[in-house]
Amino acid sequence: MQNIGLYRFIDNLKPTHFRILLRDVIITEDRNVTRPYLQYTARIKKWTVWRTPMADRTATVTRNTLESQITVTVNLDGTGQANFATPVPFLEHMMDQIARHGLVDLDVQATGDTHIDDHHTVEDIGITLGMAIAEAIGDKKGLTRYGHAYVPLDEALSRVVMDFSGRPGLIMKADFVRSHVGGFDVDLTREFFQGFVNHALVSLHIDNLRGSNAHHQVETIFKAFGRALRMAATADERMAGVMPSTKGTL
Ligand SMILES: [Mn+2]
Repeated sequence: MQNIGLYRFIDNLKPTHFRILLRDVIITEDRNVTRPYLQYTARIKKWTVWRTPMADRTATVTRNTLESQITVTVNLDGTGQANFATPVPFLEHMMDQIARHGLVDLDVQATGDTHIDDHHTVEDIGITLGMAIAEAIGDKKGLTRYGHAYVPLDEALSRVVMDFSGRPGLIMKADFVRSHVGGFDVDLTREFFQGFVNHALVSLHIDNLRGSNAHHQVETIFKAFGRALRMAATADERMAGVMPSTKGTL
């Protein structure tokens, strides 16, 4: 456990918020794994804020093949900071949406055989992101598990629904009005998410409901994905310490 110091709001806490666990130590009912918890030491009359190691929901995964060399670092409890060095600028613009709207910190370093086309590199970034999120999400105890979002961008509207089910599955319906956005082949949107679900072990339903601009269509999908990820990956305080499945495992 790591002592992360005292919080200003501590003065407002009432003893009735806590239960006695030890003779001189009182700990909150809040077992939310992604949040600090409070500890009162009667002997010195001080509240201390502790964070359990489970609260660290970060991961770094490197995946190197003959087709691509990729390192992804993710922090599920981030602030939306993104840092990219890849040969696919449009994908960077899209992953920026995941970070910003998912409130995850995302660092993606990639090289690949883009002299052929972007296919391997885009798919492999999706795979590596999936691996990193699977590692960062941990044992899923106390997890909201399900997430969904509708996101519009002018005339375009997309819906993304996800479930940290432990099983890979992608259902994607999107009729893009153009084959390319700039130099980006829009078919690779599916390849990215297929790679992601195969390794994040999530069920993912993606629907572009309408749109007449392919850039907007793809962008609403990535933004809705970020929002759905944020909801699904958030801890549910009422489910603290509980596996969100009647199977007892996910
Ligand atoms: Mn855009």
